[in-house]
Amino acid sequence: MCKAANALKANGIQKGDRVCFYMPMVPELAIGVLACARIGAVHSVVFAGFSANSLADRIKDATCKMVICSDYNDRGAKHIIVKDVVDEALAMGCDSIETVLVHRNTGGKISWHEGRDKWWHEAVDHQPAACPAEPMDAEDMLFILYTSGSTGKPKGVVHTCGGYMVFTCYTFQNVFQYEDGDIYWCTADIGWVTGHSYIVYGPLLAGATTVMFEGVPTYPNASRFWQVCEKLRVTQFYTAPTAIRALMAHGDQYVEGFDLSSIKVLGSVGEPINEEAWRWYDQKVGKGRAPIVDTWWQTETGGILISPLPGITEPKPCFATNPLPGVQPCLLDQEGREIEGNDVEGLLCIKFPWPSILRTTYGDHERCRQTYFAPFDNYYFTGDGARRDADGMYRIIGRVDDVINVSGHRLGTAEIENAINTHPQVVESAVVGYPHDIKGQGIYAYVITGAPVADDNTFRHEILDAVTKVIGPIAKPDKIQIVSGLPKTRSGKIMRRILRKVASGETSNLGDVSTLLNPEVVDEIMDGALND
Ligand code: 7RM
Repeated sequence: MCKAANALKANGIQKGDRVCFYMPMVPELAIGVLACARIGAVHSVVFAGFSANSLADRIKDATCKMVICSDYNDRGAKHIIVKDVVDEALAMGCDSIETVLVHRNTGGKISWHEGRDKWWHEAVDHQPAACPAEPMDAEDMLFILYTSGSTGKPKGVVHTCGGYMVFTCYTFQNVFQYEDGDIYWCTADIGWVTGHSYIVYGPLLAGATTVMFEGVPTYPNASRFWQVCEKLRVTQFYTAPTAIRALMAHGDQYVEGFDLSSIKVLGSVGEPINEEAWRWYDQKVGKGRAPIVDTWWQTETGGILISPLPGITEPKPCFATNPLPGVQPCLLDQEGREIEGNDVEGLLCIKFPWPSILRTTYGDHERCRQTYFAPFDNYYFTGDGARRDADGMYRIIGRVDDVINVSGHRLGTAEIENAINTHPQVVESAVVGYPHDIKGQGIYAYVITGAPVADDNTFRHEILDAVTKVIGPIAKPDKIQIVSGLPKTRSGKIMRRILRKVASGETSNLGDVSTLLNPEVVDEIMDGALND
């Protein structure tokens, strides 16, 4: 790591400079991120499933000086030329980039820009093995991580050195009850906040052994996770409900027969876990012996805020249960009044800051204020709705804004709409989430075209290609319904409530449609609904 830090310095990276990472789950990603922290450079990791377009937007927004990438990414059976995506992004006006450090992952031919591109091993291997840590203020920037919101453009969430490190370490130790000799494994990708906080920073600050896995849960088959758990004698296992549901759907034979007796704690994160998945995780993986910690938190919170503590909190399926010590959640009504008492539901807010609360959104402090602190005076607004049951325990219901959670990936419906609208035949579109058995939420797109499309199938494929190109394959709609109009209020606002209901298969009980400008379109939309 110190060699990598020296290599960054030798290539002109100084305290405060931004370095972008775009690579699969190889050790060099964690090493590179820590090398930045060592010299006070700010890392901005972009999930390698994002498109060249998304990568370029993020590089430009943070005016990064360097990109660190890999040559290729073997993901399951797929062979992705990562370096080509970087070249494509850099051709989109990323003028701030001076150097591209390329880590040789699989080997193989790649294109090369002399002067700009350098091999990681050539830059790093000969460096001195010591690099003094840069003195940092607790409030100096540690990293930027882009996350989707209700508007089109993802925000660069900023975390700082002191609070973030204190809180990820503290929450890691308490939520996972890590002990000497334990082997902790979080299956997330470092491209998301879970990987930052609970693969890299939290575990390593606590001196834990943390597993990094470069693969997918279903390759070569649906036993992959359990094979690894058995082989490494994993003691704490942390994954997302979407992975649990996908593996559950493959059948119990893939988990049965593995020795999972080393597992002491099971974690869940990223989206609400349904009861069936919770029970399967508890019984088939934990054999009823390993407490499940359903951890609620966000990119913006930096670390876990609401979670059971293993061995202390009485397990309750689907409940994130209680706030961690020092965290003060509350529920507000639409008018911003606090809802007191138990057995109630409302908008989840936090009353008092915690160490790893986001400090700003990069380059736009006002946007940070508007998004999180302006909705309700003196509260941090999470964007989630939650229920507090008779025992005072919290159950997260899900987003109340235009953010959807697809396979644990956070996406803004507006970003997907913008991507769809790049298709020349699209006049307008509206994207909503709908309940999906495996992904948690699926993506349902309503699309208005200028003229009737010649071939439905071709058109749908073109839409999928457009979304893949603008955002990445993770944002591809599951269903595309071509409509002649969208239900709008007299002020021209799309009534998403109706679109959500139709997408989720509800055809009666659409609520009041009398305020619509064009109520007739509702029948057409219902008739053409793509329900299984
Ligand atoms: C860690 C992460 C944040 C959003 C958040 C919620 C949802 C996360 C849970 C959950 C129910 C959970 N960061 N969410 N954890 N919903 N139960 N345990 O996922 O920024 O990518 O997403 O994810 O809606 O607002 S994130």
